[in-house]
Amino acid sequence: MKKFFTSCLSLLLAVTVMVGCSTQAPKSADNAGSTGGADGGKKRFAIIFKNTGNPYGEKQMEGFKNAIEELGGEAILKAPDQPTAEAQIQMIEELISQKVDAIAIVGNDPDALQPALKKAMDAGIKVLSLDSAVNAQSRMVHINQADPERIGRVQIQAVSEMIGGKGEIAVLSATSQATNQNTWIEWMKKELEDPKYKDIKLVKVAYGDDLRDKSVAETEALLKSYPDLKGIIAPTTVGIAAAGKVLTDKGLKGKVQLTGLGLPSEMAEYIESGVTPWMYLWNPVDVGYLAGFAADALVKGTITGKVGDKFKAGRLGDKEVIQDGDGTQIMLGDPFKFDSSNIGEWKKVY
Ligand code: RAM
Repeated sequence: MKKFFTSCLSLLLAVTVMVGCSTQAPKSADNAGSTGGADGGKKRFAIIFKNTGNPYGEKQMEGFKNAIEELGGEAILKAPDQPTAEAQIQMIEELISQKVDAIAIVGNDPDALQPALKKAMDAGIKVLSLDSAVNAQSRMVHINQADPERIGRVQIQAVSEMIGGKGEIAVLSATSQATNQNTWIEWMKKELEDPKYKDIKLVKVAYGDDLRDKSVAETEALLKSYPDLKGIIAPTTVGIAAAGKVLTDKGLKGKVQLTGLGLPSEMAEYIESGVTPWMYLWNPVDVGYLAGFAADALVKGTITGKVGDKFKAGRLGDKEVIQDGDGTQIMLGDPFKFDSSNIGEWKKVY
């Protein structure tokens, strides 16, 4: 935790400098500043996020770009309009034709991208996932933001405390295929099996698809279908911000508690107002930055993605590849808790 905090503080400085230089994260589907061709022999590293219009994704891509530029490479930042596997497959095919050196993917589906990503690896392109994993056969390594078990369990512990251990709760997730949210929800369900939560009932998992309007509509539908709802967990930065707005507009502060995973910059007003007593996240810039350094290490051959591989990840220091089910991963750190005591500082950082 201390290490995470220190790295975040150093980021405050870095972000201040970047904002001063008016670094802009991409807003459209394909505006990475890529020339689509080799730039003076520079290695080309692509990142594909879930979809456009998500400030969290923009921060992650910004971190990736920072790492690649620090390493002297060229970053290609991409995200489809809609969070679908099909749209990502098309982008992977394009990147294979462009003969990029590496593809870092935030998967919209754990399995559907496998043929395209295998084709990329067969063509000599180094493939890794970050944030939302693709299956072990589709990647060389995964960059994990934090331990999924801890992320999942802590959400239930939080909402239980907020509602006094009793009542109906619902989850407002991203897409139904998102590996990261689905893994966290599995851990939430495991945590709920503890008899101490016997008076809490999970009534529904709704999907806002990481689209603002759909997340608003799904929150409204939850409130309508479950008039006794006591708490909402939104393990998505898009979902939690949308739910925060709905609960605020409907004057439901204190009646329906909201927690989950949110961007401090977007959630500060709801934490300050008490709609969300507290929530969690990690540093999305760091997730992207770590993926950039891991991609470079794969391209240079410093690592191959096997357990025990070690490399230096710039300002994040030494990192090691560890086991992750039948695949491997590199872990960033711990989830961090944001509440009224620290949100004022963090909202300026990311
Ligand atoms: C959304 C995305 C992302 C997830 C965060 C918490 O921005 O779904 O993948 O990691 O929420």
